[in-house]
Amino acid sequence: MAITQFDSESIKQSITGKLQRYNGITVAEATPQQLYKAVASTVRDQIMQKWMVFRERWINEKGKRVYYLSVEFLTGRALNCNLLNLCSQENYQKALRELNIDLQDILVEEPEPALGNGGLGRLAACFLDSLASLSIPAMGCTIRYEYGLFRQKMVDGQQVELPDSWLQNGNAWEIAAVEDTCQVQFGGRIEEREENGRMVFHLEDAYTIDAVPYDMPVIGYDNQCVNTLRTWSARSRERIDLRSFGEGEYIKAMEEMQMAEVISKVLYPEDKHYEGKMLRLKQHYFFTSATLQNALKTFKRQYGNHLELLPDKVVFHINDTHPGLAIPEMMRLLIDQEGLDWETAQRITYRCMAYTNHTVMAEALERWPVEMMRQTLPRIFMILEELNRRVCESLFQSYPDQWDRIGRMAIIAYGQVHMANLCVALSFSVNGVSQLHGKILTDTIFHDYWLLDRKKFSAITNGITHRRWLLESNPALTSLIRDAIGDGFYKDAQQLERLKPLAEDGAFRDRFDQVKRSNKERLRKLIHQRQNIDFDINFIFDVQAKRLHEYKRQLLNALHIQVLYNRLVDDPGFSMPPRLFLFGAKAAPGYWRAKLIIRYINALSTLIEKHPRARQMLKVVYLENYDVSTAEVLMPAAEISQQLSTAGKEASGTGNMKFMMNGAVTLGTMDGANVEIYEQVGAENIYIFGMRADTVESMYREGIYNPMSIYETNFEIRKAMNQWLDGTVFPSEPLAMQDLYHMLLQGDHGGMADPYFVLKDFGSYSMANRRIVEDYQDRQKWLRMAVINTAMSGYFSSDRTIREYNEKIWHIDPIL
Ligand code: 26W
Repeated sequence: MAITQFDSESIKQSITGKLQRYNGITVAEATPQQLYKAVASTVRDQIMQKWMVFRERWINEKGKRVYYLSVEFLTGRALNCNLLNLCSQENYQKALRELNIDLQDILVEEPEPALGNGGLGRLAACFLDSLASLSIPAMGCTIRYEYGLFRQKMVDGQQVELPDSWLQNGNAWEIAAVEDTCQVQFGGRIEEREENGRMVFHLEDAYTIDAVPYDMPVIGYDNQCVNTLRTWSARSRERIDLRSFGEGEYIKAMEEMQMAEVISKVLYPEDKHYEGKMLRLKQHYFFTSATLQNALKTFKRQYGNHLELLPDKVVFHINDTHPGLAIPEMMRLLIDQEGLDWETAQRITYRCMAYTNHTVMAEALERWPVEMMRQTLPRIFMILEELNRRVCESLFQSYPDQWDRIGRMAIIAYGQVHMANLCVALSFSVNGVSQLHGKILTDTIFHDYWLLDRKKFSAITNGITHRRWLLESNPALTSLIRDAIGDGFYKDAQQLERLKPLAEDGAFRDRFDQVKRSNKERLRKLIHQRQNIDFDINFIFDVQAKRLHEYKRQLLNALHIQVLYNRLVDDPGFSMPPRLFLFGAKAAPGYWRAKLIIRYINALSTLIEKHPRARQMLKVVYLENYDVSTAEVLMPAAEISQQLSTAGKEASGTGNMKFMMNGAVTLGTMDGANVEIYEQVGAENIYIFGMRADTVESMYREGIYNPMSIYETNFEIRKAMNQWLDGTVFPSEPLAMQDLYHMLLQGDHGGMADPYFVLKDFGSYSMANRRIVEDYQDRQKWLRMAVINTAMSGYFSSDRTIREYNEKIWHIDPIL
């Protein structure tokens, strides 16, 4: 029975009723997990009707919809976010209190869907929240991974990966839309036949897999919109293939079933480093094909065969190249299934596809071996070949005889399918995720395409949903801000700017400080409870939280900590304001150098603890299993936000925005969206260090960088690095750090030494750190900066980002 009222009485009734019907127990008997499920399914009941009505309105009003295709959606827990967006937090709190239950105890029972690695997936989740809150019809489409990103455990200072079986106790939010099940085919061979004077292509002996969609609601903030996150699950078709069972091939039939279902088994834990694994290719095609088939079916139900209307009614957003096979798949559907001619199909396809690039790192650019593509997706490969032929033909018109150039721009070249070129050539829009990143795209990897069609390219700076990252995760700050400027910023984050004058108000600053302290205390409790580590909240909370990558330079941070340690140990006269360095980062399981950096950080932590004087001013804590829920407690407690990527390497960064919004001051390079943060807060409210992107670029080009000379001239660096090898850092295994030592000074496998300029930027980083601790001691000055950071963070709401996407790319009328 759907509940239409949101009052606490009906909430209570629903919860008790559910426990009675499904578990046969009373509220008093229920475990927190059972309570969570009863509460979540009560919320779900409440929105079912709204969900249906919004979908119907989209159909009836013949509106346009964006399908946001992404191999990752890192949503985090949904219950609290849903309550917030339904404006029902208070009613639920009250209802539960009357049942003697603390809502906070229930929220933590929700298993966190970790269907993403990092920035790309979290951005997709923030976008869905903003799309719904702006009433823009949208469907997020991805894979229903049975296992999300691994859980990280520290064993003897080293990362160990554990499986994340988030669906073990069921998923209270999803609904199987079995009626939309469709088939996806792999392998086989193509038969060409002439039918009615037209060449047709049949796929024979292919292996067919069922794609079953599970839908989760995405609720807009205080409006009528409920969008959908659709996750596709792979199921074997021949569940009960009587023939093979009859022939006694029971075990073989079961094996095949498993092979089919492996497609949606697990999320690949590498972000950045791309590897041409066949299973990954299958994953990408699987959810892309299912999404497009389904979108086309929905379209035809509304508009019949008027396929020329398709670009007015749907847009497919390709979130990085992973769903790029949407392009040949749409061609396949339009030609093979709908009977359109090639030119018409290509024109329609082009006008439906928009692509966002999220990285320029060469090793992350997706390229598939031609043979793998041909074998796995023979018809798709045929289409890619023809697309490539036509693209190259037209490139030849623009760049006659420039074969090198055409080779770099081709979809297929040197035995590989180049996914970024496919997406650039055949989408109507290509965008980068910060101003700097957009510029680098059109200056470098997409320069040749940009010369041919400049209008196609844009840069739209990323954003974060301020509902999750401020209203939900930082209730104390939210209520302080509400008291000061009213609650207009709930819906319009730009209004946070009205806080700016309050930076000059001493009483306000004190309250701001109190809020920060309470959030530091909340984090202390969490870490104490989870890792049995304790610390003093009077330390400066200095945080670097993001995936572990060489280009993000956790190593720079760690090396600097070791230098501080040496200063404390060597000079009894040296002292500093007590500082806690917090790290949160998972490393890809096969990225052994990243894992070594984790060991190094943990070893530093141990080293410092052993020194009675050093540990009074210095502490290092490695947060285990950094995930969305941890971030929600971490960001509000941070005072310094470390954003250290080598300039030009971090496309945007979004953690930087979350820290800023919660009043942390950035210590960072001029990279990605740090540049825009700098522009928002001004030079006095941020600590910028290091080489600029253009300098980095010329250092690479000229090949003159010699880190050895820095090692030789900088005593502090030399001493720290020597301690890596002399048993100071790793007493039991002095050789462990040899790899990092050589990487920084010699380079490996013919690669350059210190390719991310850790030593080059060290001096400037160290100076910025001196300024930061000096300023921190001027309490009022520091608080002023913190307030300004929150006040100027409204620009980074993903509502602004989504508005820009809609104005520049999608052109969708909201359904209000
Ligand atoms: C195929 C392996 C692979 C997997 C993931 C290659 C590349 C990726 C992503 C594109 C990596 C990623 O998450 N990029 C991040 O995207 C964020 C959202 O735009 C940006 O804020 C980050 O700077 C960028 O690193």
